[in-house]
Amino acid sequence: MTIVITAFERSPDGGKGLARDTRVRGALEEVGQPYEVRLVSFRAMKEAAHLALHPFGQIPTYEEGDLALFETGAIVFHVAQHHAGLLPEDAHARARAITWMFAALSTVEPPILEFANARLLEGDKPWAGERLPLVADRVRNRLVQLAARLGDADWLDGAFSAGDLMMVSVLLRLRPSGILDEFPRLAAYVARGEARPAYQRAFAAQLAINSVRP
Ligand code: GTB
Repeated sequence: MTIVITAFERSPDGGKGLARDTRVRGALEEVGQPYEVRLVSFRAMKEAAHLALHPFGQIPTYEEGDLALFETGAIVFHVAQHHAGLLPEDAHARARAITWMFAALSTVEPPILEFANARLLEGDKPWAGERLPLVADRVRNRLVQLAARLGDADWLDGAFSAGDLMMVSVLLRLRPSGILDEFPRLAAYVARGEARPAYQRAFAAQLAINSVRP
């Protein structure tokens, strides 16, 4: 059955991996599943046809036969559950890898998004100068904890898993700020994630779509 995902017709970052379809593309590449991409404009994302797939009018979505999913956590989990390569066979190791997916989305991503929004959307507010350092420190607190747990391991819990895929994707959002470079172990962890052939293919496919338009 053909898998179809949605992505930005024109990604704000020019297709440099920051939009969330990258993590879905990465998961599909990791497990060797071909997929098609339907591009949507910002206007089309808020229209009825897309809202039927995604109640919040966002990308990415995932369609496979009569199954339609939204939320990258659910999509990557679905892909990882149905195809070998992103979750360990051992039940406990599998549960821990899933825990890291949740940790990425529920514990690490929220302060990073708050920080990104503070920089990009609130930078011109009169209170931005006072708020931004507070928000940045909340991110740093999480990164200190994450770096301590990672230690000098390559991945969070044994072999690369959907937990790492999600965590790398979440951390990537920090790169433009420079904060990631304050944590060399995490910067190296993200670089390892980016160096994976599956990630490279996902990135190239997203960039190609955005490069063909002026
Ligand atoms: N929790 C959802 C998930 O994980 O699937 C979040 C989905 C989401 O935020 N989608 C964004 C979206 O559709 C695109 S990825 N936004 C449009 C809208 O809400 O109207 C967020 C994103 C977009 C672009 C950049 N960038 O260019 O730097 C970074 C992140």
